[in-house]
Amino acid sequence: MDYVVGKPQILNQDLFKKRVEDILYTNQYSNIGKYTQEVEDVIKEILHVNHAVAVNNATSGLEICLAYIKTKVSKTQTQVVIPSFTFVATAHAVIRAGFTPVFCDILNDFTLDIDDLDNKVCSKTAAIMPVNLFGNLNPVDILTKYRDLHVVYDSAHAFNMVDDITTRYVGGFGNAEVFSFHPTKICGGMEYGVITTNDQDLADFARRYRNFGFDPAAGPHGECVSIGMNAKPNEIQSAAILCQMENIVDICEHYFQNYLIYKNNLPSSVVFCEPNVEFSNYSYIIIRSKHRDKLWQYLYDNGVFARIYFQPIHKMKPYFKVKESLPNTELISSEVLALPTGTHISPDCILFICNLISKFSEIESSC
Ligand code: T4K
Repeated sequence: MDYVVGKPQILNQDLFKKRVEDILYTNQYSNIGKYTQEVEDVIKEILHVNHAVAVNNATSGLEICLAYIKTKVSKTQTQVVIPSFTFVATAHAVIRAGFTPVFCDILNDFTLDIDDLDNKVCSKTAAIMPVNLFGNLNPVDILTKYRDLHVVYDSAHAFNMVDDITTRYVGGFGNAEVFSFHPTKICGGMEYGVITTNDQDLADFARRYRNFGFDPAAGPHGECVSIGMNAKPNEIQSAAILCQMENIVDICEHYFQNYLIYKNNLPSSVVFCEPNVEFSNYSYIIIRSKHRDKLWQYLYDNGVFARIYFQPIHKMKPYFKVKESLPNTELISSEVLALPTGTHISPDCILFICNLISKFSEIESSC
């Protein structure tokens, strides 16, 4: 199928191949070589943040940040508040770091519902993990309101975005933020994640934790000073991300143009979910429809593989024992559909998809 959500495309493949040849020639395949260091430097510069720590994927990045928080809270602070409407990796990271997820409801822009957050935060809360989903941002109010709590942002979808109120790049908020560069993400490569933070202590911890707990400053034989994991990216992954970073302006412009064509051509029978900030990355095109499942099937039968992002986590097998009432989460997840976008999607593809959705709406209204 050509019309899919998130087909990856590394731009400037000639340069990428040259870098792969260089990696083969130098035999530095992993363990934070020059391409990984270069990615970290470039991301620090793009996002205006003090530290960037590259990891093998965002799930590991979230786990590492929460493992750090674990060292800073009391034994009775066992809970992390997250939305249920997110990719399941968000909740898995909470469990893997030794916390219990507490699910919070969301608003129509997919951000945390502050009223419900007030109900969920208690003396057991160690941290809040808002998810900046689909190119929308959670309000910075969370940081002022809960200034005694740790806040780690799952910014897997939020690379190269600016907060309207502070006009600061996403990447420097809370204790840390974690970005995904999975192949299906904006500027994606071959599995990748980056932790960004202005906290030196957290950055040092993350550098050790991604490398089995070895202290990078301990000399050629290293010294294992804590528990850790192997979350290092390899050099080929880093070379791919470097190529994407060098093309970031073109990539983001392509996503923006796709968004405009959808916005101008989708029928009013579906709700077009506009980003809640001026400088979004437009990395996802999200619509809502009361007839979502039928619409998905109609698109699929016509060669378009839209995605149902996301199923609510509190209804999933590993989590469904958690009895939560999250009415808006449940409503939204029954209506939401992600349409194809990305650098592989042309204006003609989008017009074709919009026409299909219009036709579907006509068929539905005549029934
Ligand atoms: N937090 C949030 C909010 C997230 O959305 C995610 C990941 C994370 C945390 C964790 O980030 P990472 O640890 O992954 O860095 C995808 C991704 O696996 C996942 O990264 C992503 N979110 C999630 C939303 O979507 P699938 O199952 O939808 O992907 P898949 O394999 O069906 O691919 C989508 C389409 O792209 C397919 O139609 C085929 C095409 N494709 C995909 C890949 C991987 C290709 O053409 N080539 C490829 O290499 O999960």
